[in-house]
Amino acid sequence: MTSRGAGTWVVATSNPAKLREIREILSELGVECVGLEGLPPITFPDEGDDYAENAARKARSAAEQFGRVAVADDSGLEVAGLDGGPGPLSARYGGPALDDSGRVAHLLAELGSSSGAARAARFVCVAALASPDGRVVTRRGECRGWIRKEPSGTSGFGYDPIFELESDGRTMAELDDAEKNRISHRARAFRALAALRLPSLPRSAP
Ligand code: ITT
Repeated sequence: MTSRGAGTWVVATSNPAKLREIREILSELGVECVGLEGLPPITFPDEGDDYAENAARKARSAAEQFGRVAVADDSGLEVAGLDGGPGPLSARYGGPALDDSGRVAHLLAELGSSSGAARAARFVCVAALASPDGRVVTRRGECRGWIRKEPSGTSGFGYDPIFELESDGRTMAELDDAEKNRISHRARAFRALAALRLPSLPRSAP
């Protein structure tokens, strides 16, 4: 049985923009997904600073609580001039009061006028797939680029308006949804997951 024969996957995320992207990426591959709406409320484990552990914990807790195959991702932006930060802490960068545009402004302020190699960056996504019996597997995807001095573009979410793609020269927020979902860190990670054969999932955590 391939992942395509595995029924509908539950996507364990509280981020609606992520859910939309994951749904579209997987639907191109013939894998159907549902979000958490309509399911009983789920308790997510606390997040640490390791993408794979965080992603595995989210997927595993959804798979256990719902008794269904579940996927999740943990992702972030890593910037050379911020010593690789904010990384797995990207969603909480600058404190809980900030929204996406507040976090973008905070990151630009932290980088200041630095230029060249200090603005090199990558988006990282680790996608996890868990089955109800506790098996979990993870796959990682990356996307390289630079941090712009000013935001540009309105698509996507999070740090997309300041992330200029190495391969393209536009910001991630200047791509339409289909373009982002062809090349993004999330697309790379979830395509690798969807290619797996479910019975071969390891029984131990990654
Ligand atoms: P869940 O844990 O509920 O899935 P979350 O948004 O808290 O939602 P993460 O902990 O994985 O998810 O944090 C990911 C953060 O990294 C996200 O909130 C953005 O700030 C940033 N990020 C990840 N992928 C991104 C993308 O494709 N475009 C822009 N920013 C992204």
